Amino acid sequence: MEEIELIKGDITQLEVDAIVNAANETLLGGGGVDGAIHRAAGPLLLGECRSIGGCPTGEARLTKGYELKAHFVIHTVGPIWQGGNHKETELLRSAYINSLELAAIHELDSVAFPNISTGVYRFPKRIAAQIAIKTVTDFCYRNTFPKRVVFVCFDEENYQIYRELLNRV
Ligand code: AR6
Repeated sequence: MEEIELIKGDITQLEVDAIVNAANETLLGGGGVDGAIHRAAGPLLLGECRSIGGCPTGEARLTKGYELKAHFVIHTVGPIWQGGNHKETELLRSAYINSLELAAIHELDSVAFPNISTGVYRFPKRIAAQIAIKTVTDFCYRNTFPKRVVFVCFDEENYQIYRELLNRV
């Protein structure tokens, strides 16, 4: 692994090869980071998403980035938190792994992740951050691509959790 970075801010503004979208199974847009990405990418993104025809929870799909600075968007669907006994941790891990696999297959150097599932889908932030950091660290150790992963925290609580956990890695 070359680099793991942490920033606080808006993922739509990043100049990386791909930004990851915390989408829903329809891939037809929504609120939160999904809404922000579709607004910044422009309407052609929705057209390409429509042609994909959806994405099951835990999987990921690649599209172009259109008007974004990022060349690609990796759309993944995190689980809705339902108390913890509905495979939520495995599904969140899968969402990260399948996103990273797409980056590896397409030989993308840099990928930025939002805090998948920790907004509308109510996944507890600390557990989600632990899964995200462990999954990304393990994957990058074993693979050539991506070379650089950026965790993008939008809210202060997630940012503080990531800062603390990354200081221990
Ligand atoms: N840049 C980076 N992170 C952001 C941004 C942004 N511009 N805006 C919000 N976040 P959420 P989910 C953070 O709700 O929980 C959508 O409607 C936010 O602070 O966007 O996976 C989809 O269509 C939070 O930490 O995604 C789905 O229906 C994180 O992004 C559903 O929400 C994730 O919050 C998915 O829910």
